[in-house]
Amino acid sequence: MENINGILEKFNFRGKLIDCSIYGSGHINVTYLASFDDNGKENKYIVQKINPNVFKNIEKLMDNIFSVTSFLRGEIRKAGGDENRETLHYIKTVDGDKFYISDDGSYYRAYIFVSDSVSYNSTENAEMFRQSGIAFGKFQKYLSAFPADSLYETLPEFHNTKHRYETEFLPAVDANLSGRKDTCLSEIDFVNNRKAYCSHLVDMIADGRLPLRVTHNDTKLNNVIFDKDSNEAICVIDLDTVMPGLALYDFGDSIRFGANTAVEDEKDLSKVSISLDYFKAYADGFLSQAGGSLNKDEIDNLAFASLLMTFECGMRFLTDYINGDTYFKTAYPEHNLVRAKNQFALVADMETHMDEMKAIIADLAK
Ligand code: ADP
Ligand code: GN1
Ligand code: MG
Repeated sequence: MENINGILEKFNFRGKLIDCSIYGSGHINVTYLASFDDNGKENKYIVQKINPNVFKNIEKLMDNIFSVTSFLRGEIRKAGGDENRETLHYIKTVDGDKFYISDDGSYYRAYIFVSDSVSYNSTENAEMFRQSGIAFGKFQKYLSAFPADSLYETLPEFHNTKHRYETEFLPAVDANLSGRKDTCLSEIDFVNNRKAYCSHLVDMIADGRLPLRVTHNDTKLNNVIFDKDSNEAICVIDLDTVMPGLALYDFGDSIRFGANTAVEDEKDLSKVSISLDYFKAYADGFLSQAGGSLNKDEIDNLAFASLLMTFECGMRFLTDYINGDTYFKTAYPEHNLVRAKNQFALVADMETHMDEMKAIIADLAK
């Protein structure tokens, strides 16, 4: 591990360092929680080493984040909210920069740890998930007037499932760089048998039926911070993928993660299923904020998008497994394959319950 104490000195933190350790369970960046003693008051900060394999232009990425968070602060203020708590607050370096580049060329950034907050890796009750729907719905609503053209596209084609299939999955299977192809033939078949799913939303964009909006694009439950006392959602975090996208991506990706009755890397697939109660709770929260601006095609595809985002994520995990684990952080060699199998089990269960999912949405949207 790099000398993190040396990195901490480069930021405008208040107080004397008490502790700094690895924090959270994101799959992309390396996250630390640092605590400082400021004359008896404890100040906590999050410090992140940004993943350079994933993000190619970190200057522009950080420009996006600073402009999005300052816009959000204005909207939160207008709505009478607490702008310091309801959006991320980044800390500049002692030189006034948005990030620090260490001697080995790594990029670091820092922000205030939202006080008295907690995040969850699985949904514990329907109300928790409804709260996360409110948070992501509000995020989209607040950003509806943000100038989308000013955003740099951090990860182009991020949720273009057709692109993921044709340009990433199929070539990975062909190249078989890790030599693992023979260990996942049935999962490869699972994807190929469903390739028709991949073009459904992209075709609707091309036909002008689904509008591009400013969306979060990585709406996992653990990308929302909750108040540890009231259990209300406070703030949406992990803004690296804020880009023009579909409301459907944000909705579907939340369902993929939070309405799964098992965690994303559960090996016992009999535990994996879609919780219709959680699905309904999230939809209720999300639509209470963003519903008014969605068109009929968007509403009609919320259930399908949940299946599609699960399918796409499973395909991405499988692609990474076949490539030899170059993108997602893994804890053991089969981790990406376990995640892919889990996502595909959830896809299969959603296929069985698609009519019920559509009926829930139709009922809420009445
Ligand atoms: P990654 O891109 O790797 O997912 P995140 O930005 O989501 O990184 O951060 C990882 C975890 O750290 C989050 O899931 C959350 O638990 C915690 N975290 C990040 N930022 C904050 C913050 N400002 N306040 C409190 N917790 C945070
Ligand atoms: C990654 O960074 P994190 O852990 O919030 C990934 C998402 C995937 C998710 C799967 C930038 O999210 O797209 O859906 O893992 N983020 C990026 O758990 O690729
Ligand atoms: Mg995250």
